[in-house]
Amino acid sequence: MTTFGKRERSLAELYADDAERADAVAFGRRGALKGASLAAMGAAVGTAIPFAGTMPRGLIPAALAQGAPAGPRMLEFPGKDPLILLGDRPLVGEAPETLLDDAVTPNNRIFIRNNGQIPEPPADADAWKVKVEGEVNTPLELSVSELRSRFPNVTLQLQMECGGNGRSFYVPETRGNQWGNGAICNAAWTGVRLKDVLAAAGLKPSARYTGHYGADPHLSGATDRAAISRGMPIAKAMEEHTLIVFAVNGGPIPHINGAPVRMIVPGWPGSLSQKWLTRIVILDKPHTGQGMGGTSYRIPVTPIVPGSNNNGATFTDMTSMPVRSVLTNLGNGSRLPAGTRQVPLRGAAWAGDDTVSAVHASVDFGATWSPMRVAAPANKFAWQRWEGNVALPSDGYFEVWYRATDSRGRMQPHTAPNWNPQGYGGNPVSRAAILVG
Ligand SMILES: Nc1nc2c(c(=O)[nH]1)N[C@H]1C(S)=C(S)[C@@H](COP(=O)(O)O)O[C@H]1N2
Ligand SMILES: [Mo]
Repeated sequence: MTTFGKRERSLAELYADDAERADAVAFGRRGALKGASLAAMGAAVGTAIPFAGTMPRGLIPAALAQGAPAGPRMLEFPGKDPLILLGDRPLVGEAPETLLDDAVTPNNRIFIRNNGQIPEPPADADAWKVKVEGEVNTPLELSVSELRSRFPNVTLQLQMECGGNGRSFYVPETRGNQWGNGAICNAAWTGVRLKDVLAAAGLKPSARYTGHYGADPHLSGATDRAAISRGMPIAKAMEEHTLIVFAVNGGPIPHINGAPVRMIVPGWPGSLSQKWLTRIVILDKPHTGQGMGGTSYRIPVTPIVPGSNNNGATFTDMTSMPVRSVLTNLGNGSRLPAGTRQVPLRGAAWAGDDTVSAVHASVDFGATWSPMRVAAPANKFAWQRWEGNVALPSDGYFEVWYRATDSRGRMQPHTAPNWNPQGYGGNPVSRAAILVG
């Protein structure tokens, strides 16, 4: 069967090279896997596909989606478990979903998203100063020890998620780091409420927006440009879960994650959570720093043609992040022993400013869905853990699809929605291939 052997290799390769063409070859005009196509697809994924009848065209099989058989490049960074390397200049790495299996994300599993260079660690962390100025009655300059001693200290589990999380799911591909679902962490952050600090400074009636600055140099080294400098409406700054933090998981913040002091603005794009924080400016109009305006952290109000050019002038700033889930006990491509019929699943789900009301899983390409048990969040803006199990009819190739629903009834959609040039808000149903036997 040399032709079959040839075809099997070519289909897997073709998916890596040109997924659309591969799909057309496999599914043909009728849109179902049959005969030689089914055999070729089975060979490409390595085994029989019991639910081939409901396998949709137009979706790259999860087993083939990561392209190179060697898998992604990993980042070995001191103090971190192996993260998936998305870029080294600036340094960007995401957590594989299986590293997100802890209810509270430990320091060694917090993802890394830098926009500029990594600043030098300070000689004396407690002496590091943060300025609060602009539309305030009393501009402040507070050291980390003053922040700690002058205001009530709070510890909260808070999600911190990059605005671009899920970007790799956009078709056509968008510019920027090609995140899977791993630009998320749910650590226990300790610090002070931004609103308490702003109350001490005294907001003027003209105080409507914030602008944030950090110590990291611009990637180019230019001293007149910020690596990133974003801001938000004053209402989000006054939200009682918006913090200035100086500790995580009971100890110092890892330097790469913004020590000695950073912001945590939970539920909104992570870019607001300024690391190596030096200054918060209160403004009477929206901030115009690096990462504001145009297509940066902005999404279309009315959908645009996928792949089209758009300067973002009519877009709106991203606020609450959309509902998303991760599967943390089984990685994509896991092999399970022959005869496995019950598969326990567990993971986490979150929904920006909202909560998660349900998580469902499917092993038959979405034809039927089983409800999972979803725990309450530890506090507002903490992610929610979920668990359950799914039943398999036989050995073979399956895809576990998992999908969360938020408290407003919105589900993860089947494809990344509302295409935009920089790929924000891509939260399609998540998928992990498993091979049984
Ligand atoms: N000073 C500074 N703050 C920053 C960034 C940065 O590059 N510099 N990146 C932002 C972005 S885009 C994200 S998603 C989060 C990532 O935080 P982490 O690296 O601790 O995971 O930090 C935000 N704060
Ligand atoms: Mo980000």
